[in-house]
Amino acid sequence: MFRVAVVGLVAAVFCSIRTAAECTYPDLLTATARELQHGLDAGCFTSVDLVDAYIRRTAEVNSTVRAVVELNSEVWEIAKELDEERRKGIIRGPLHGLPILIKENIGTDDELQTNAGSYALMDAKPISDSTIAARLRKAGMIILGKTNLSQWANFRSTNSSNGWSAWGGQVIAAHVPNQDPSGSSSGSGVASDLGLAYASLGTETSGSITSPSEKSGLVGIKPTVGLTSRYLVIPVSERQDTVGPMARTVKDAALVLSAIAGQDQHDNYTLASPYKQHVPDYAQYCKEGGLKGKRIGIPRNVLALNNGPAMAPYYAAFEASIKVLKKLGAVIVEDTNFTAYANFQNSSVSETVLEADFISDLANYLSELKTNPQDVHSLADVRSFTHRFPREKWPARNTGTWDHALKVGINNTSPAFWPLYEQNLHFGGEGGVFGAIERANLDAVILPTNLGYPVSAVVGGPVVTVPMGAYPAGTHVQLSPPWNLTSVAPGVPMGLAFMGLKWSEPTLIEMAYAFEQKTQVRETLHHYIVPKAQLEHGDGGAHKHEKHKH
Ligand SMILES: *[C@@H]1O[C@H](CO)[C@@H](O)[C@H](O)[C@H]1NC(C)=O
Ligand SMILES: *[C@@H]1O[C@H](CO)[C@@H](O)[C@H](O)[C@H]1NC(C)=O
Ligand SMILES: *[C@@H]1O[C@H](CO)[C@@H](O)[C@H](O)[C@H]1NC(C)=O
Ligand SMILES: *[C@@H]1O[C@H](CO)[C@@H](O)[C@H](O)[C@H]1NC(C)=O
Ligand SMILES: *[C@@H]1O[C@H](CO)[C@@H](O)[C@H](O)[C@H]1NC(C)=O
Ligand SMILES: *[C@@H]1O[C@H](CO)[C@@H](O)[C@H](O)[C@H]1NC(C)=O
Ligand SMILES: *[C@@H]1O[C@H](CO)[C@@H](O)[C@H](O)[C@H]1NC(C)=O
Ligand SMILES: CC(=O)N[C@H]1CO[C@H](CO)[C@@H](O)[C@@H]1O
Repeated sequence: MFRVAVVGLVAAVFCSIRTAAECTYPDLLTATARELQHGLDAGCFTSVDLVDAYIRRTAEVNSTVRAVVELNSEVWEIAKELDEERRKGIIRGPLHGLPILIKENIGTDDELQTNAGSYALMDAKPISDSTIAARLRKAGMIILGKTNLSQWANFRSTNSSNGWSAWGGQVIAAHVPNQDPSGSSSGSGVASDLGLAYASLGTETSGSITSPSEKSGLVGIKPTVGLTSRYLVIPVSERQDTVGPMARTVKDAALVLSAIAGQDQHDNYTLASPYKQHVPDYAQYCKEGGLKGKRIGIPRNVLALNNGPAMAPYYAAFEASIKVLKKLGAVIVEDTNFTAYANFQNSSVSETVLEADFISDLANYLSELKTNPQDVHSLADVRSFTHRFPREKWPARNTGTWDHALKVGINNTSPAFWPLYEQNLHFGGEGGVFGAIERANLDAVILPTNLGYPVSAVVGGPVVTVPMGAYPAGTHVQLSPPWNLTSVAPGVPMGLAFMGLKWSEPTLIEMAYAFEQKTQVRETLHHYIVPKAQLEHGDGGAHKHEKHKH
């Protein structure tokens, strides 16, 4: 439409309108919101083009990684409307027109399934969008589709595999062949890692954002329980569930967190949030010097109690990270031990608390469904459906977690529940992460991600994980039983977890950002599979995509 300007003055007048030749097309494997918005604003490409590119990328790799279970056929219409708004100068915010993939258990009022990967909830529709999905749409994000997960957010079986669901099959991560993606937000991890969308959402009860983020070399923010609404998200535990972003940079994760955080009358845990109408702009904490003067504790007893020969490369990367933190001005405080950790490690209380919550919270979720085709109303119903429906692969994948929950028979209204819950609060609080922080007046404690998240989980504390390295050449390969996915091998990413007090996300983000900017670990990670499709040069008109509409 605009000819290449040959006269300097003309170029200056039209400086905000780029010709195709002047456009840069960000690599979708690394693209940030800033880069994408730059190209969208300049008219180099549209949200329709982005949707098209991400879908072509998914088609290339999905038969291997099975990260995406479903795409929304309405995305073309949605993207077109957001492009139209942009043309009129209406920009809803920094995420306007960016495609995102969300974990399958986050409810949407569209054609997409919300079934936790189980046939028991096939076509069981929530009464509306979850609050989280509604907030994404309000921010101008395009919900491209949904990601596969460990079925029931890893709350069914004691001998299944991370990232397997009856409906979606087995997710495989992208750094070494047959890689265990961890879970339960397995597909969200792999999708964000491979640039199948701008970013993704996961949910965490204990480790389900942080651990798959670690294994896919991502930044994962597990928000304080109550910062993000769980309304119409298939639950495990009201005390521990939280929804958060999984992205390739700290800043991109922070942008998504600001879009989804906030109080919700439908989830009264969010009413404890200190933010009333005004959620922080978390991205503003991505600034230089974020580690200067920060007091960071090392709970050495956690490292000691998990030590073994196989941990050597993991611990070496952690020690190297501590050196970086010091160099960036952090004050490292040694031996800020979790005093109840040994007891926590050998206790089954935290599992019993989750089981009790699940019995109650699942029944509550089922009671609110708009449609319930399999007529399941309780954990007992879901269990018996699973036992009789062959595609649920029972008993090869057992229902051990449910069997135990029903045998113990405690739900969260039982008198027996409260002493157990109090014990849990001690493990994570005074005897865990909160006690360590308060006693030594810290900003955060750090641990290798896989060791850190369980203690924060039981008290609903926030965790931010950032890539800290990858297992080096020569690492002894470990397979996870009984399905033998590769859990440890040279090239598998490792993460560093920053853990704080409730609502301390701003401080955690500051520190994680400073660490990320200094180390740039993601640039050193290798994939064995990468989609090649990209934005096509000369994009910028939606016309050639008419064929995709349904
Ligand atoms: C891959 O993604 C598509 C969505 O385009 C989905 O329909 C399909 O079932 C997914 N899984 C596999 C294994 O291809
Ligand atoms: C939160 O809401 C539930 C129902 O959704 C109700 O049973 C519970 O009492 C409420 N708790 C508080 C602290 O308001
Ligand atoms: C913390 O744990 C480490 C490792 O087990 C131990 O050496 C140290 O003495 C402990 N410090 C305190 C203050 O308990
Ligand atoms: C758990 O560990 C603590 C501290 O080491 C010990 O006192 C307790 O007996 C252990 N409990 C079980 C069930 O092993
Ligand atoms: C919870 O347990 C009580 C008995 O303690 C029972 O009356 C109630 O139906 C149970 N609720 C659920 C959802 O199972
Ligand atoms: C899983 O456990 C069940 C018994 O609970 C067993 O029948 C099944 O063989 C186990 N699966 C695998 C792969 O070991
Ligand atoms: C996993 O490996 C073990 C040991 O080699 C083998 O016995 C088992 O059958 C394998 N499991 C699967 C599901 O292939
Ligand atoms: C919905 C979905 O993604 N289904 C896939 C489940 O996994 C099998 C292979 O294991 C695929 O064939 C399906 O397409």
